[in-house]
Amino acid sequence: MTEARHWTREEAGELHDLPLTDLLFRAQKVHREHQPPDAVQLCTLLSIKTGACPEDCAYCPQSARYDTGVEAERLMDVDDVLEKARQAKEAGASRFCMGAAWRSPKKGSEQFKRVLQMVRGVRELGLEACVTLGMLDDEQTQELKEAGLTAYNHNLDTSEDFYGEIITTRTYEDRLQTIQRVAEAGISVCAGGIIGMGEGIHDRVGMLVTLANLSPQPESVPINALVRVEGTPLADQDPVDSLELVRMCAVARIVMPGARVRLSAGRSELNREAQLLCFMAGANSIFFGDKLLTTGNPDHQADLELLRVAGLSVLDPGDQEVGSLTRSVELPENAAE
Ligand code: SAM
Ligand code: DTB
Ligand code: SF4
Repeated sequence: MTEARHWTREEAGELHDLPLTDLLFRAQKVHREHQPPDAVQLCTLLSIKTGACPEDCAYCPQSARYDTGVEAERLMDVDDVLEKARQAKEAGASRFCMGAAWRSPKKGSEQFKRVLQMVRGVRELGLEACVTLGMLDDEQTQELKEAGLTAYNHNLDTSEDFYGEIITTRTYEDRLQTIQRVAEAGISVCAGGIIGMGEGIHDRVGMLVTLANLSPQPESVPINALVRVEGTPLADQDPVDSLELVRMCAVARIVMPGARVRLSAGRSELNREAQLLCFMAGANSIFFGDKLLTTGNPDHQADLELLRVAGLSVLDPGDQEVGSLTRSVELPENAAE
């Protein structure tokens, strides 16, 4: 395990503002010291409970407060979820991440028990299982651990200073507490955030520093570019400059050398070259599948083709070990055809 050091905002800010080629060089050095240089993890997302969320996250198409056209759906059946997981594995994914539009799961509810069954089922398929269900209490965290959950996704989203501009229905401290609980229960933490919400560079850097100073550091760090959804308060934000995403991946890689840096939402807006720069900057995981939760993602054949032309390999879907990256998924000769 990588020994973590303490990072200050100033140090990370200096890294962020380096000339891009210098920043990329620094990030590549760290990447090659701490990660297999050419392997990318494919993680497939599924929205198991969609829409009608009571929270007011300004970016989110699933909040009940905004008219985004997302139809509310009840929690899916276990069998349907496991069928999707099987398909994801077949396509090459090694992690299956299930998202629910909840503030938190209801205590002792039938729904939460159903999620536990989904986790068990996904693990039995030989996939890493991740869920993102909102805030957890100790008992729920323990039950997820016992069901075999690999990782829990709970994003900080932005810096503590900017957080209040984006979400008012829960605090930054609430977020940190759930993350702490998950880590103490021995579940891997997946925590990251979003750029393009009107935050400053100091907010982006502040978020990365907060993540880097967590103990332990997160096992995976999703870097999302805002998907601007009509009806949300952030629908009219300017699009994210792809090189800013590259900088975020690079700083995340340098300050969290042992983490999987996941190039997350917003890839549909990136060309192949921008994605490759993100991989060079240290991103080594993507969401894989034609849909994120409610919005689009690149076609999975196009992603396999991108990895193939770049000479990158995929994490073996049969390998349950977090952190062990092996070259074994066959990439099609020309997957785009
Ligand atoms: N309700 C749970 C929660 O908020 O923790 C889990 C689901 S929530 C959709 C998971 C994450 O998706 C959010 O924390 C946010 O970082 C990301 N997300 C949601 N909408 C997004 C958007 N429009 N663009 C980019 N990322 C988004
Ligand atoms: C994360 O950081 N990004 C994913 C996953 N964790 C759950 C979700 C992105 C959602 C984008 C908007 C949507 O599709 O609804
Ligand atoms: Fe609800 Fe999560 Fe969307 Fe916030 S990000 S509105 S908590 S689904």
